[in-house]
Amino acid sequence: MAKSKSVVSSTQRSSGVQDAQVIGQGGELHQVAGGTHPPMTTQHGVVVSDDENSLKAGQHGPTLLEDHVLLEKTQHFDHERIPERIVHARGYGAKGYFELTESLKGISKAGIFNRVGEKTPVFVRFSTVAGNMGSADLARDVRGFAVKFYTPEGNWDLVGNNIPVFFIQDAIKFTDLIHSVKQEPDRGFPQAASAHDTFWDFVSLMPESTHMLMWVMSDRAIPRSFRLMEGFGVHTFRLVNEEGKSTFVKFHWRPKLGAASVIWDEALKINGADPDFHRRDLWTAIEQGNFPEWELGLQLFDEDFANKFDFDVLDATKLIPEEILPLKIVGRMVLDRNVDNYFAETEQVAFCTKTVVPGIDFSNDPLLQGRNLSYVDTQLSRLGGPNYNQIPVNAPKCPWMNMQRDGHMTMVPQKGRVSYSPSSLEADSPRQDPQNGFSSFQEPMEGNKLRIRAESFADHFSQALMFFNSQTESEQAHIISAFIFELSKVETKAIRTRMVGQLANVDPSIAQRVANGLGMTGPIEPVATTVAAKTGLATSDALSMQKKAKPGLATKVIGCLVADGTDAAVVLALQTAAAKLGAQVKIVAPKIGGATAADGTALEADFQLAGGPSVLFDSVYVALSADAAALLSTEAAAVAWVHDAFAHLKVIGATSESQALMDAAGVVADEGVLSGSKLAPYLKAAGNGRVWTREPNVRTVY
Ligand code: HDE
Repeated sequence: MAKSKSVVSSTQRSSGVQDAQVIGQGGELHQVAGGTHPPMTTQHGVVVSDDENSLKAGQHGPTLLEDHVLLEKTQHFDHERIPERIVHARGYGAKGYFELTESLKGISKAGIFNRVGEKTPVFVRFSTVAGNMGSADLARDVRGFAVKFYTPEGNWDLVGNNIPVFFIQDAIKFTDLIHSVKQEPDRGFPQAASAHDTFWDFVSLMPESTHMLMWVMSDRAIPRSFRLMEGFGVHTFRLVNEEGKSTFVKFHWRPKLGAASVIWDEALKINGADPDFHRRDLWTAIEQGNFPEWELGLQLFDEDFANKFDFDVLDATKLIPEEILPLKIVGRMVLDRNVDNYFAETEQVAFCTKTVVPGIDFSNDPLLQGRNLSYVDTQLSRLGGPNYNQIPVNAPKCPWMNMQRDGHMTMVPQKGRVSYSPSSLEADSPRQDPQNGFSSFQEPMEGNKLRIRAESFADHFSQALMFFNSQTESEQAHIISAFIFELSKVETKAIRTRMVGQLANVDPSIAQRVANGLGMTGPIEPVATTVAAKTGLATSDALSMQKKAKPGLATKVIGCLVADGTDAAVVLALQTAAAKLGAQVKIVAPKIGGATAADGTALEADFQLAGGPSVLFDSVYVALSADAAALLSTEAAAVAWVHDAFAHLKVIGATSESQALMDAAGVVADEGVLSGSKLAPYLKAAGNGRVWTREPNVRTVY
């Protein structure tokens, strides 16, 4: 076989366009452009001479078993997958730091809460719960918000969610909850969806889930971005000071840019247009230097304060309204680095609620207590053994040493003869340290062993009603619509009826609105309950995303539709003005090669029309010439682009020449349609977010 002179050693690997390599017809490797690369090796460090051809007996002979390069490569590949997480399988991670801004001296002895200004490295993983690893990002679901703090006193994991309450009160019901929401076991579907019989069968029989149902039917369950989510530790934890005194604490993450969500029809379409919408958004923001940032807020209280409530602070289906107990902001978290390798870090990171440091302790929340077992247990099968904490993403960044030895995949050789205690043989073997070591809060305990739910856990409806009443009109309408959507997918009529009966326990008018949307006739029978909803609870503005929304265009994305004949000056002005406000403009054109502007300049495109639907953008601008607008009025993708933006309550800017397409898309003038206007009013309106008042004009509000 003739070898070309340009053949390079196959010990070199390609990286990027500049060093592209091409395989020739004879299996030889040609280097297209130059570059310096380290030699490729096997896992044993032996340099590979040929990574393109397996070892054969003669030109057409069988492949030889002694080809250890082929065998190693294939065997490694065969074992590339590990069991995905049972819940929260779909997730995305990033790195950054936590900086303490206010000391908690006297409240917690944890170093991370005492050294103001210190930056503690963190690893954060956001996730959905129900879907498998390859599911789409915009499922209606609670999002995981798990933070690993690598403190000098050891790791602390705050494994929270983006919703402050949970479905169940006792860990023993978690398996049932998850089995009900995951794919139904006989048929293996639906994927990443709660809209099916088994979920609604279970929750309609579990009145304690009602408060959480209000949250997951709200827009909180379809966030615009991981960056724009609040986070919550959910349970009541304890902080413990030097004297061993404990203070109850609830943890809150507050996004600096405010919280924001998409709307349901948009979520459905984003899942098709870009199933990786959330991970792409996080990755891109960090790559661009738009580092996501959250404040850490604490609700601190003592037993006396806790005892004043009718509900139990150990019940994870309840929250303490901020109006009653305001947040004390003690620090900020910034995510400023993407992972280097998705599998090594995001997939192998192992969080656990029991990973705490001195100064932070558990409460007796029966859900939290159950979690403390589950997380370690699941890592044993997921990561293959007891040494998963030696994987770099899980290992503490402070020294660690103990008497634990051996086991599957031991990576760190702990030195010495002594692997037991007490011992006398080595002067430097590790010893317990009662002064600085972790010691549990000395909570007095007594009582009989009982399988029991405390009576203080019995009110399932009051806070569900408080949450609903705290929402704006359009937020309430979205909750109603979500119940209607989900229950309309439930095939068993009795389940729909029972769920509506449960909602009647929250408020008959909520139940009636859902019943109307389901086309249910006849009186609604509330499901029997022992504790009725308290109707007099004060509402909490802090529970509404719309009431707290922060205006501004920072990190928002504007989609700009162009075509041949577009006025290039309009596009440039939009790009310049948007950039000044921290937003970016993505150009969408009928062809990915771009368009030729009226003055002959080339307009580069970021998206081809069919691949860049308006659901991917926060706001849109239609920058067409009259001819192009007329032409695109018969192009379904263009009509849908504008129509969807309108139906998704987005602010729409347009040149007056674009009117034909606006008409074809059924756009009706309102405060969010700025056709033919100057850019400044358009950008101001876009910064204010969605046009909620438009909703009744574009869909039925039940
Ligand atoms: Fe989890 N949960 N959970 N959970 N959870 C897991 O641990 C579990 C609960 C949460 O990004 C698993 O490593 C039980 C509440 C997050 O890796 C598993 C109970 C909250 C993540 C597990 C709960 C959470 C998990 C699966 C009820 C909000 C993803 C893989 C007693 C406060 C962490 C794993 C990541 C993951 C068990 C309830 C949050 C099976 C038994 C409440 C954010 O161990």
